Amino acid sequence: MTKTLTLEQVAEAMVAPGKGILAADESTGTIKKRFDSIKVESTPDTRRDYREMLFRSTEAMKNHISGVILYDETIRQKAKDGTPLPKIIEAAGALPGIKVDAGTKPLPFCPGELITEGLDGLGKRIAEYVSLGAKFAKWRAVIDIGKNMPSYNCINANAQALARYAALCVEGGLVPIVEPEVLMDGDHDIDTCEKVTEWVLKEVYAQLYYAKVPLEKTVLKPNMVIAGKKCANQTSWQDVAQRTLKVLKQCVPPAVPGIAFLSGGQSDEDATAHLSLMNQMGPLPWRLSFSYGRALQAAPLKAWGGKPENVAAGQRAFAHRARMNGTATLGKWSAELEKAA
Ligand code: 5MM
Repeated sequence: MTKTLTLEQVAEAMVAPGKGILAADESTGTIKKRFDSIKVESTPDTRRDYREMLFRSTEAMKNHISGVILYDETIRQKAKDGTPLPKIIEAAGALPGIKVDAGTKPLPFCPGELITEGLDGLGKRIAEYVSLGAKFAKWRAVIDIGKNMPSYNCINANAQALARYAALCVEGGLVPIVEPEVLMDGDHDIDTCEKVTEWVLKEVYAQLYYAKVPLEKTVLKPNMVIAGKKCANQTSWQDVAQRTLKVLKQCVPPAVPGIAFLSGGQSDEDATAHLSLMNQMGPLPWRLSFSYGRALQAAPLKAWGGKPENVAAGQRAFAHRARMNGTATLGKWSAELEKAA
């Protein structure tokens, strides 16, 4: 079914009503941290087993997952029975995607700030990923808030890299997920997050324009507008939803088919509640969905705990979070629904 889709159709399928994206593209270092938290050794086999458990969660995958972002190792891996992992994703009716950035490095003369690398040779890598079955790609830029941060240099350099990546993807046959993440790790208030997020998104869309990227073939993956985790003044679900929509309406052209949020360290329930509330605040010019890593995986990771006998429990936990977030894309999630389940 996916073979004949145009890039516009792929982008629309990624944000189809009731569905969203599973971000399972943790690099080797990040997945090790996740496995450390459940005291499981991170090896190619344990990583494969964990991800196979998720991709074979039939209920979640068929009904609520539109696509899966994979890491380079995973797109090349085979399940225990020899089936390539991307084929399992496709068999469930979802689209395989690939993280193509090469991670972050310190940005010279900007203490504490990061630049995402990976543009060199990207065109060639895109061609290989297309041959491995990828339909879309992801590149994450990281913007931190702190003393004298972010700098214009950091925002501009990262936005330019995102635009060059996006142009190469469209040229090479992949839908680019454009992910400029303003981190929620600090003690900044929600006003600061709002101002920085607006600045970042304005710059990203200016650079996408200069790079001539057709927005109809892209998906945006932004942070929500939210106070830093260490800020004493945490605001309501309503406030986060309203402010996020306000900024998105200022910055994201309606030509963009969909916005799939990252969860950024929010609790599972907060990430779902915010998405649902925003979808109740329509009509909106783009579809609003999810591309969650932690907010989809924390529960199944814990339920699995690295034990084969817990695979069914891990899949149930994943199906639950996928269903809650799928419901949120329709604006129909409620705390009661969460409890009832
Ligand atoms: C799943 O984590 C992704 C990969 O992170 P690293 O490259 O640091 O290993 C990450 O890019 C993720 O796709 C996004 O941050 C969204 O995940 P969250 O957990 O914020 O929803």
